[in-house]
Amino acid sequence: MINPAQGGTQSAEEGEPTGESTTLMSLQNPGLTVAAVARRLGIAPATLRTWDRRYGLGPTEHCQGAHRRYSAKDVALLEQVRRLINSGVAPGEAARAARAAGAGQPPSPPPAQLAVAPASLGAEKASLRGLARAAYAFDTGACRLIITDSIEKRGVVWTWESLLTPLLIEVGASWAASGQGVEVEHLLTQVIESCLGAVEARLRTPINVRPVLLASAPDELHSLTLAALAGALAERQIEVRVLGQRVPTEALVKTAQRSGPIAVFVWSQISDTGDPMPLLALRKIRPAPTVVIGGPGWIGATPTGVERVYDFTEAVSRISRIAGE
Ligand code: B12
Repeated sequence: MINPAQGGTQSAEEGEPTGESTTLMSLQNPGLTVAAVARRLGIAPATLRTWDRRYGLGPTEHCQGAHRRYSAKDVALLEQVRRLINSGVAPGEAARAARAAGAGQPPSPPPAQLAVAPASLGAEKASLRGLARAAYAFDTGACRLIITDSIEKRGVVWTWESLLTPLLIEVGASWAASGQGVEVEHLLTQVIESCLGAVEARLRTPINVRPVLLASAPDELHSLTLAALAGALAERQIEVRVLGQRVPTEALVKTAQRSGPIAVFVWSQISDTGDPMPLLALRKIRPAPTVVIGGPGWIGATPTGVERVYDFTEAVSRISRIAGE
């Protein structure tokens, strides 16, 4: 990636003017070409030209006899505009807001602005589209804004079921079809966990005395649903302890013996990790916790003494009831 502050290097095929005047110019005040800026922002050069024409987002400095170049300040402004657009704000509004905020400031679409979207789409679809765009552009800042805004406005359950689950399923399907994009899964995992972790961190006075343990099955690398459950339960003032990915049954049993949980929830995403029989060891602990399992990975019949839940809302309400809501 070219760093505009350092000028960067561009090739002739990007439409660079060549010759002595260019060399001199690039030494004094390099700036970036349309092609270089478009690449940096992850948009088409034609889009950049349209933004220039329609919203006046072109290069601000003029160099006589040379192609116009974008300065570092121009690029900073454009990056803000792109972030706002990725968050679901219409381009004209994004240009106005970014100018008002001033280039170089952190992009800050106030929550209300995130709802600005083409009327036909509805705010929810626009958030989903904006989040997908931001994730594929590796724009963690915009992802965080959209997810946090959704949690604040609609809560964790809605955000998980209507925004994050559809996107994750789509991202997973796209990886399965092309073998590409696992990095987007990783990026989304980090952002989602941090946004949900913030909800959990706000819990001050839990209503449950005995904790709830959340763990993924042995060898199970998928654990995002645990973060989602932890966030949704924190909104209901229920404290949980998240053990995370690939928890060996022995370790889970030891933790349960020490912490005396009221319930233990175990997630399995893929069938390789979905044998529920070892979980019966948890039932021998005194006082015995309620053992709940969820996820598409669990195979075979659910043994007596273990409960299975099938969707997020069901999991949240079952655990809430056990924890005494
Ligand atoms: C994020 C992700 C990862 C991350 C996990 C990070 C983390 N800490 O969780 C990383 C990159 C590490 C990863 C790795 C792998 N992954 Co992966 N991953 C995903 C992705 C995109 C989301 C996982 C998730 O959180 N799912 C939960 C929700 C969002 O999805 P869901 O389970 O389908 O939801 C349905 C129900 O479960 C229910 N539901 C939703 N939420 C909740 C919550 C509760 C409590 C309940 C009860 C129900 C419920 O509603 C949905 C509709 O029915 C999925 C795509 C997908 N469809 O899940 C692939 C996916 C699960 N991964 C897959 C694979 C193959 C892998 C790998 C083996 C290969 C790889 N990609 O490198 C590895 C290793 C896995 C292992 N050994 O455990 C496949 C699994 C296929 C299969 N059925 O076996 C999937 C389905 C992608 C695909 N379409 O092929 N992955």
